[in-house]
Amino acid sequence: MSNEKEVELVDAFYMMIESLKNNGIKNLYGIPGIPITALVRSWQADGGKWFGFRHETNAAMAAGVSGYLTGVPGVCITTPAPGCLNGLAGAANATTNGWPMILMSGAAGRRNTDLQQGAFEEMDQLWAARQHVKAAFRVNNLRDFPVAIARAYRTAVSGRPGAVYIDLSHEALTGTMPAADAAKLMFSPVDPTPKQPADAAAIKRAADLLKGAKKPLILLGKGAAYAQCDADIKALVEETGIPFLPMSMAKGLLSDNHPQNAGPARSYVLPECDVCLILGARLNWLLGNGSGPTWGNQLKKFIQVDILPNEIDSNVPIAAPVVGDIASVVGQLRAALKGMPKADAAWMGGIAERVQGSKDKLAPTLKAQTAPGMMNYRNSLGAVRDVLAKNPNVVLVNEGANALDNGRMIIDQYLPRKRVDSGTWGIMGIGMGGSIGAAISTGEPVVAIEGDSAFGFSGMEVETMCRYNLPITVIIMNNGGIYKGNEPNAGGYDDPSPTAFVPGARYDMMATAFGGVGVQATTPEELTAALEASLKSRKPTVINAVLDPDSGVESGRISGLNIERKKKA
Ligand code: FYN
Ligand code: ADP
Ligand code: MG
Repeated sequence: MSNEKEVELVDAFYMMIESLKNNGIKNLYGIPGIPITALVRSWQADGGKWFGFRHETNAAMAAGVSGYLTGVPGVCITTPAPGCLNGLAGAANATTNGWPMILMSGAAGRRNTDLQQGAFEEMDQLWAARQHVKAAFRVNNLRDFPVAIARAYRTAVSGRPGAVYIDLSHEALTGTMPAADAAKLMFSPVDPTPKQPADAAAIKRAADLLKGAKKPLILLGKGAAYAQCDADIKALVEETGIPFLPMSMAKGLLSDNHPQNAGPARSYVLPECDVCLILGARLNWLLGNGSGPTWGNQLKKFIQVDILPNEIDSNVPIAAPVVGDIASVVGQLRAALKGMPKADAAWMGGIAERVQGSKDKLAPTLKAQTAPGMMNYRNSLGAVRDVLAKNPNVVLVNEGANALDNGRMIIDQYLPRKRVDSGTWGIMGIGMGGSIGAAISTGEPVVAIEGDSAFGFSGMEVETMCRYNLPITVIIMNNGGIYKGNEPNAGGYDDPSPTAFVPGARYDMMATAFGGVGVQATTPEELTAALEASLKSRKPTVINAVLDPDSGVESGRISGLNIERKKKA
C-alpha cells in the first residue's frame, strides 16, 4: 500500500501539442497511421486543424507552400520509413526553394533500429533526412518537445528559410511526466525571425554602383516576395525609375501591368543591362548561372541582396554584396538612393518598345479559333487569363512543361505571392499539395493550371480537395501526353510511346467521383464559362481542357537541357 499522493501526469502527445500551440501552429498536414494516429486525433480534439492527405509528399508540399505564402512554417506529420521518405520529397523541395516548414515522422524504437533488428517500419530516418533539410533533430524524451519545436520553428524561419525535420522516436512518444514539471518547460520563442539589416558600408557600395549605372535593372526573386515588404519594394522601384524583371514567383510583387515591368523584354534587358540589383534571387540555372548568352556574354556588375552570406559569389563575382534581410535592406537602400535621378529615358524607351512588341506578337495567338477539342496552349490560356484578370486575389498554382512556360508568359499577376510553381528544381508534383496548402493557409480561391502529366503526380488529392470542400479549380491542359500526346512508338510496334497517355482521358470525372464538379471544356468559350462558374461557386472543380495532341514542344522552353542520342558510327 502506498501513501504517496497521486501525481498528475502528462503524456508525449500533450507535450507536443502544447509546444506546437506555443509556437502559433494552427494547421497540421499529413497522413495518420502507426504510431501517430492517436496523436493527430488528440490534436483535433484539442482544437487543432487537421488536413489528411492521400500521399505524404503532397502533405509536405502543402506545408512548404503555406510556409512560403504566409511566413509561418507549415507542419507535416507522417508515419515512419516510407511515410518519412515520401514527406522528405516535399521537405527537400521546400529547402531548395527556401520555404519554411517542419516535417515530423514517427519512428521505430531506437534499440531495435540501431541494432537493425527488424522492427515495424524500421529505418534510420534522421540520417536519411539530414541531407535534405536545413536541420534535423531527434526527440528521445517527451520533456524535450518544447525546445525541439521552438528550435525547429526558429531554424525554419530565420536566415534563409527551409525545412526542418524532427524524428519522433518511439521512446519520446511513449513516455509520461508530471504535469507540474511539464508546465515549467513550456515557452513561446521571442523574436524567431529577427531583422538583419545590412552593414552601412555595403549599402553605400551598392548605392554608389546603382547611381553610376547607365542601364540599371532590378531583378526580383521569390525571396523578395517572401520578405513581405511589398510597399517598400514598389517604392524603391518607382523612386529610382529602374525597370524590374520578376522571376516567375515574383510576378505580381509589382503588377505585371506596371510600366516599369521588363518581363516581356527578358531577352533584351538581361544582356543589355550594366548594373543588376538582385533582390532575393539566385544566379542558378534559371538565370544562366550569371554568365553566358543570357547575360550577353559579359560579366555584369551585380549588386546581390541576400540573407545568406555564402550565396554571394556562388556562380560569378558579385561587385556589391549586401547581406541582410530584404525588408530591412530595401529601406536602407531607399534612404541611400534618395534624390537619385530616374533611370535613363533611352534605356526605358528601348525596353517599352520591346515590351509592346512582345505583347503585340502574343495577343492574336490568345484569341485564335480552333475546332472543338483542338485547343492549343495559347488560346486556352488566353481564355483563362481573361477570367483571372477579373479575379486578382486567386492564387495560381502552375506546373508542367508547356503548361508552365505558357502559364508564366500568358497569365498576368497583379498582387504579390499569388503564384506558386515548379520552382527552383523545376518539379512536377507540387500541384494538388500546393493548391491545398495555398487554399488553407490564405483562405483565397486557388486555380491550378496543370499539364496532364504534372497533374498525375498528385491527382489523388482531388479527393482531399473534395473532402475539405476547398475552393480549388484544377484546369488540366490535356494533350494526352508528356510534351505531346501523339508521339508514335519509336520501335514501330503498338505499345504506347514513353511520353503518351490514354488518349481522350476524362480527368473531369475524377472530381465527380468524389462529389466535386467535373467539366469537360473543348473550346476557349467553354473553358471561360467553366472557370467563371467554378470561381463563383467556390466548389472543388476539375476542368478537362481538351487540347490538340500535337500542341506543345518537347521540354517547353528548356529543351536545350536534354541530352540527344549520339549518332552511331
Ligand atoms: C514574358 N514574355 C511575354 C510576356 N511575358 N511576351 C508577351 N507578353 C508577356 N506578358 C516573353 C519574354 O520576353 C520571353 O521572350 C518569353 O515570353 C518567355 O518569358 P520567360 O518565361 O520570362 O522567359 P524564359 O526565357 O522562358 O525564362 C527562362 C527561365 C524559364 C529558365 C527562367 O524558362 C523558367 O522559369 N523555366 C522553368 C522551366 C521548368 O521548371 N520546367 C519544368 C520542367 S519541364 P524573349 O524575351 O523573347 O525570350 C521538363 O521537361
Ligand atoms: P527565384 O527562384 O525567384 O530566383 P530563389 O529561390 O532562387 O528565387 O532565391 C531566393 C533568395 O532569396 C535565396 O537566395 C534566399 O536566401 C533569399 N531570401 C529569402 N528570404 C529572404 C529575406 N527575407 N531577405 C533576404 N534574402 C532572402
Ligand atoms: Mg501533356
